Amino acid sequence: MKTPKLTRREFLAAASGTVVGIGLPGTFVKLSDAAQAELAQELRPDGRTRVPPGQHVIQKIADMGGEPGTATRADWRLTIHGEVKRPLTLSFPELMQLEQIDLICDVHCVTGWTLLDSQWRGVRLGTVMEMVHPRPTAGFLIFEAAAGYTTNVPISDMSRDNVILAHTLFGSPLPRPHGAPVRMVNPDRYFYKSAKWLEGIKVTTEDEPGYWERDGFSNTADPWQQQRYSRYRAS
Ligand SMILES: Nc1nc2c(c(=O)[nH]1)N[C@H]1C(S)=C(S)[C@@H](COP(=O)(O)O)O[C@H]1N2
Ligand SMILES: [Mo]
Repeated sequence: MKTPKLTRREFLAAASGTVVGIGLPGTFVKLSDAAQAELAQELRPDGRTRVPPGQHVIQKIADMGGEPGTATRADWRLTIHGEVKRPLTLSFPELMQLEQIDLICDVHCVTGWTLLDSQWRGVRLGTVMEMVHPRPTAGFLIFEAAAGYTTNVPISDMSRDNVILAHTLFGSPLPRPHGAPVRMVNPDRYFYKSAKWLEGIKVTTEDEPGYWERDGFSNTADPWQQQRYSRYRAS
């Protein structure tokens, strides 16, 4: 999953907190070991460590790539379909008419980086899911993104208040590399569960492992349980 390959010199530079280009678009800045150790001791209100085990904190959002969509705010549509009583297609202006949420959260990539205090604005997943009336048979949500990327979560994620459809990042329209016009943000699972360039949400009875999940990454992706690879941990 695009684990950056650092040369030894770059790795040492990264470990001491300098800016390092790693051949990905964007810049990767890792904190010093001392700063990491201090942050790792912070606790969340629920008592879990702020930085999940095996993660290191970076200072700027990494652009992890993926095949972008071409939709603009003008022609973007989100289709919610499958095991629902009222299938729905939303335009961008319709999304903006729903209740807007500002979310400050930490995000955790399975390759090991964590970005603290990322700032998003958007609409709670629960808000759009309540509009479609899932059938009693509904068990899973399959997020459908541009270029065939998919990722899956249990439908119970719709009642997590920190799961949003985001259109704004740090006060500006979401940049294309980060999923414009609209992406998912689901901060309590590894970030591959947060589909960029979102086009659809399919509600299903049976689970459908997504792009990375079929490739051996965890289906459940809990960073505090280090659920990274399904072959290491049944999930
Ligand atoms: N459509 C789509 N969404 C995606 C991906 C992708 O390749 N395509 N990569 C995932 C992974 S592995 C991560 S870590 C995050 C990266 O988001 P960022 O590029 O905004 O940091 O997007 C996730 N969502
Ligand atoms: Mo990732």
